[in-house]
Amino acid sequence: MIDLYALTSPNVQKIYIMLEEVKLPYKEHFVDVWKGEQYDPDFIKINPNSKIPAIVDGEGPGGKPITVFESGAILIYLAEKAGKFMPKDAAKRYDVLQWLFFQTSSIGPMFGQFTHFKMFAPKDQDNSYAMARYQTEVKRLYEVMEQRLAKSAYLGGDEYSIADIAAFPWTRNHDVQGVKWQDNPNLARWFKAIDERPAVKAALAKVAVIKSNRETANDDQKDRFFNRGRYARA
Ligand SMILES: N[C@@H](CCC(=O)N[C@@H](CS)C(=O)NCC(=O)O)C(=O)O
Repeated sequence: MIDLYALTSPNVQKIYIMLEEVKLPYKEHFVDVWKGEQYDPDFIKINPNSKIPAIVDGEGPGGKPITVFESGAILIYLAEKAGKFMPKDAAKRYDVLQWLFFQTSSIGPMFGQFTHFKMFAPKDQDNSYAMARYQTEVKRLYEVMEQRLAKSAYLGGDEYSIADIAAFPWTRNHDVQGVKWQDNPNLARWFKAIDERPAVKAALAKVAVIKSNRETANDDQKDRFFNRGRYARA
């Protein structure tokens, strides 16, 4: 049995999708990051970086329990465990891995910063520089994906893989991110193909009913989440 430490965000959605795709049994444990639960000492033992997702697999390598954090590492772990969604051929595998790392090192952080400044930065400060920087970077990254998908059925190659599972949840808000599918026919085709997969539907249905403190977090809880105010490092 795999213990999944989760809530609702795109990085967590990736792991729900993967677990539903490979049909490994899992148990959810909600870590409400809007209440500061990522800083519970018991959770820090699982992820010293205090972030979700993380998994504990009771039947890891050699039959021993293993803990894995970082969504990219979790996707690779589950792909290797299930023997699915990562090619066996070395060249094809690196194609998948480079697009997986493109997601974890570019799409995730840049889209995340864009969302932060758009939705959560103090409204009484001038954020125009940050907004322009991250809007441009978000649009540039979508352009990279559109161009890749003009030449390739999926991000990682001819077949659906963990590279697509990683990127898909981050593109669900493309309208809010200022990107229209009508201007990006290859992204539109790719998104529809993934969105229609039964495992993806099952995963997103599970995520949709998870309750969190996101809408009700008080100012101190938001400061803690964003490491600002009394939580800022000098
Ligand atoms: N690079 C990490 C990012 C994980 C991450 O940022 N998780 C967010 C939710 S999407 C989180 O736990 N935030 C809590 C916090 O930053 O305190 C991954 O891909 O797993």
